[in-house]
Amino acid sequence: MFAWPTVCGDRPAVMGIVNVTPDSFSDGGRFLDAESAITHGASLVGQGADLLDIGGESTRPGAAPVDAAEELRRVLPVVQGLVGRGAGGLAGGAGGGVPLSIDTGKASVAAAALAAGASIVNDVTAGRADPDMFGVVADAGAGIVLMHMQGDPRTMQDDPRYDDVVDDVSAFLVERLEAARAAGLPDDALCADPGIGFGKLAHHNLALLARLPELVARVGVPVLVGTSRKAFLGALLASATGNDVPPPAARDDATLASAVWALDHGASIVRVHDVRPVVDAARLLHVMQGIDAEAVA
Ligand code: PMM
Repeated sequence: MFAWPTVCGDRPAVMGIVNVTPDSFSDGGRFLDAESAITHGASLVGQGADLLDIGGESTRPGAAPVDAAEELRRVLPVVQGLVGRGAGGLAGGAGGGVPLSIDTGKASVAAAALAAGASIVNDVTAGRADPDMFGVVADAGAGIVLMHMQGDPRTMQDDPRYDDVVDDVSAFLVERLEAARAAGLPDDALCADPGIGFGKLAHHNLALLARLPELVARVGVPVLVGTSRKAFLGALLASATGNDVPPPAARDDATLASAVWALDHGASIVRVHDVRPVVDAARLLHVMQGIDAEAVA
């Protein structure tokens, strides 16, 4: 049985991203064949990733949906290959490897990946795209990430609006967590995510980060934050420096800063492309947070 506290209960966890897509905004096409995706995933584990997230459908703004057969063709060999290399064991369990997460909103894709050895479903639709999703996750004894998104990837950046973004996103997550519990998922299986960049303008993303402790307190389960290489970081850098907007691959330093911010403001897990610096920073942060300032003065 998967339990988030075994992954992120003692110290912050870093989730490494393995996108097996031709069109993800940050790394699309780089790891499209299974062998390079497996090698990349294994390298992220070597860099200290606590878990890996494998995705076969891009959720970039404007992305076209992919059918389940194509998504499975992309991700299943990667899950199988990583399990073959020792990943996929439940954290602390017999397998010993890092848990594998499957980034999908489709219950059939989730079921196949879980059967192949994944132990988490990262559902950016929070169980809304497929009515069978919660049942599949509950039956497998797996974990789930429930993410907030306003609209869908094709249209989400057109004109997102909120009364109070932190309040609205928190209320949505609380409602989806309740729906998951009602479908039989235990608390230890649940993780929530504000969905940075999903139907949000730059100031919405910044408000969610600035007021993260409020959201963390409201949802009452571990919170995952994904800022890695996202557009608002590029826009922020451009306005702060007066330079052009840096391309996604040149946003890793800003990603690191935002990941440290998120972890220091209550996030339990950060989802990133460039794993090693974030692992080092997360470990240092954890040490710093444990220091009694009076005792070392
Ligand atoms: N971001 C992306 C994809 N999946 N899942 C969660 N839970 N949270 C995120 O912020 C998130 C996600 C988009 O980034 P990518 O295309 O670089 O993977």
